[in-house]
Amino acid sequence: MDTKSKELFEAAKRHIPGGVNSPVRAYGSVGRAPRFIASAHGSRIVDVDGNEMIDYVCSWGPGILGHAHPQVIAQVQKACGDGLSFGAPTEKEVRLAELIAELVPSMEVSRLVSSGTEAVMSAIRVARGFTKRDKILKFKGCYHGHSDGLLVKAGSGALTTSVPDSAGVPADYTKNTLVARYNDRASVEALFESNPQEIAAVVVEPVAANMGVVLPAPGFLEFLREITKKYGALLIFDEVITGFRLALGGAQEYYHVTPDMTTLGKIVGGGMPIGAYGGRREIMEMVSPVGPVYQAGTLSGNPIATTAGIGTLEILKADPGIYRRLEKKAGQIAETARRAAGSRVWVNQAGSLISIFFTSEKVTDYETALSSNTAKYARYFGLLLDQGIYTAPSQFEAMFLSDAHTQEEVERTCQVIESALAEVC
Ligand code: KE4
Repeated sequence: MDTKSKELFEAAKRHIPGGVNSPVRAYGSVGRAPRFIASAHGSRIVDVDGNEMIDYVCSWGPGILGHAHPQVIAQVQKACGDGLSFGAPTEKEVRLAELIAELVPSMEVSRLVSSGTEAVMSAIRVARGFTKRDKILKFKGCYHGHSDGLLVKAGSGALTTSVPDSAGVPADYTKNTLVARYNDRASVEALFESNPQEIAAVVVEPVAANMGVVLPAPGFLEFLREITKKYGALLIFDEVITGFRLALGGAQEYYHVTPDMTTLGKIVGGGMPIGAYGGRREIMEMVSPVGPVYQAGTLSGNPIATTAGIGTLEILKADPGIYRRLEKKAGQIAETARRAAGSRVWVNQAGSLISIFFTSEKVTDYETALSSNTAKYARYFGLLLDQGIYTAPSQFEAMFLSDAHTQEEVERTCQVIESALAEVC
């Protein structure tokens, strides 16, 4: 029953584009009215009609501890009593920058912003300023937020709404964006050979999660590290999703490949609006007020958001066993899907990120991800939703787990997935 959600959706459409503040939330590709959420605690999310569901969206990643972790909530509530925003430096920003540098050593110096989009946009500007080059190389199907120069073959929402490039982006803004094929070394080599001294940076999701989850082929990240060094370009790991998720030190720890710059979002704010970008001092001292690259933000380093981020990272730091627990639970779900549907699905899992593609092809890039039968995914999504399993309303997103998901909930989820795949495949 979703009466109140439907009523709210109609009301929302009167004053909000598509009734949502981010496109994927509209359930556009799964043919259902979106559920409006009233609350969430731990692994559970409750919609406005009182339906309680097991949540595998986790706010698209921030919810790695589960929703409304009591310790973080208490810290945030206390911080609110001291004021919401000052527009001045605070001790918490120092603490969060220290934590980031400790957990992600390649981010010796970092700047806080308010979203992943802002983090990537700023990192690219710094890379251009540092190298004095204009071109950026990205990968088809990877999504790095909605800044103009990156909305070329974006993944995530743009993939789902089947609009590969966004309207409103002048051709001039994307002429410096080169697009290669994920996991295809030759496509990267060709672009570097034809633009030998012009590429400022390669920006990559070290595990792609916006065309669904697509893992780096063995050696691919190492290859990107070498070719960027060879041509004097910077390597930017967009770890907005993988940061603090694949490992405490993110994908760069998980795969032992160190980028020149990293962007963060989601978990770094513990669910509050924070993005961050950073790298070694010589690069980051390009940033105003030290250097000539301008970047600013009224709410950057906000005291409430930094409280949530610090609280979340300190819990993760104190309990690194969480990553083994997350990987085990995700592995159970992945194995269930493989066992239930055999070659009729392709399942990718990286740590606690999972995607079940409705294709018999091995999904290793944008093209093979697109081979998925999205009508089957929509039916699968609806069957899970009707059984109280809340997963991504798009084939081209990831399923996320949290430390709050219990073994019983994972087993129940596996049962529901098994019967849904039996019906759909
Ligand atoms: P935000 O501006 O949405 O905080 O972050 C942009 C971004 C940057 N880089 C990566 C790798 C990302 O995945 C994202 C945003 N992720 C999507 C989910 N795939 C956010 C969900 C949404 O757009 O509503």
